[in-house]
Amino acid sequence: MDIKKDLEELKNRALEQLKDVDDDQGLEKWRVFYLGKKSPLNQVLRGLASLPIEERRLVGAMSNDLKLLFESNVEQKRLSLYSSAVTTLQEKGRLDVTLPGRPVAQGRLHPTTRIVRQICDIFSAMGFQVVEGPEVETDYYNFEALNIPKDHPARDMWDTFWIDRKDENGERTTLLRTHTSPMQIRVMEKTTPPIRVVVPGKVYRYEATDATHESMFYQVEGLAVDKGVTFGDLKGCLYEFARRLFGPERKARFRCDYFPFVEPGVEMAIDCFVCAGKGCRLCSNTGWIEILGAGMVHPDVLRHVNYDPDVYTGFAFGMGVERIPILRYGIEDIRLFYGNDLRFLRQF
Ligand code: YSA
Repeated sequence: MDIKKDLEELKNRALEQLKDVDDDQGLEKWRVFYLGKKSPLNQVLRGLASLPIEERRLVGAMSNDLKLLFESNVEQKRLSLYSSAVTTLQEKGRLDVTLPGRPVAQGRLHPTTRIVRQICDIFSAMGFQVVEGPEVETDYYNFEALNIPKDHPARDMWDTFWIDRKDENGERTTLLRTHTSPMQIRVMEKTTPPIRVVVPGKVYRYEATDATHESMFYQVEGLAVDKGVTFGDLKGCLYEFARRLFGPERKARFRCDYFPFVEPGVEMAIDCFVCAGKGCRLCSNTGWIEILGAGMVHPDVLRHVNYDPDVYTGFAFGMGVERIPILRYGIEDIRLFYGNDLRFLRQF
């Protein structure tokens, strides 16, 4: 059979040429010629379909064996070129294999990334989906749709970086999001309940920075909407989150708070893990540490996205991420997080 003979000749020719290869470039050329896309072996394989079935089987098997043989020969040749290069260098006194190797610099995750991942993992395990949204937002999503119209005094809660873009009435339209809550609207606009999402991301505030305030920091938002979602669900879900993040022995407390996009609104605090509620510097002698704002989604917010508040209810929450490692590790200044001082970052 001709092809069989051809393959035999190809093998002998290739292995004979490989013997003469004496450097890496030569080896690469040989590899591309005999194992590359346009190799004679590949041409044989491409022509297989036109052969009678019996011959096809035989030639196919032979070609595959030959390919494996070529591949193992390339590897052997690579090793032998490498070891003869090492020997040459050693003979010339230019290589000392007894010297210790250079240490490989090891990267690590930023402390914010770590805690964001932990938070998202806990909610994922509870059936929440993780989604992300834009940092450049419109007034509509950041405020209006969240029940905070232009003249609402609650806008003062969020000092805003505006982007110089105005509508036909000269009103500013675009901003850097001041919280992750606009994603509540974006998610509800696109989805029919049931909804369970968490939204991690950066937010921006036009404020003077100090030990507890940054102008850029992270939040994680949460939203659950369905028929029959109750305040009991909110409490159960957030209690479970606190236990998983801070440990089973932690207690949690809810107190009234005000956010225009929820009714009722609450803040959740956990008992101080340094003094276990007795009162210390960390918890400002209150025994409690506030970790998030939350509440039942306001009926007007549901109406904004064309949900009927008589059919659907939901809860939402939002937490400042840096606050958690600050408390956990006793970090004294939030500005350390984004100051890029490696002495700080390498501790985590
Ligand atoms: C409330 C209710 C909901 O149903 C959903 C979300 C929310 C939270 C709301 N969107 C919000 O932003 N509330 S907040 O202004 O009080 O900020 C939430 C958390 O962000 C704070 O508890 C704090 O931990 C953190 N934070 C606020 N300003 C900060 C800051 N962290 C660092 N630097 C700042 N300048």
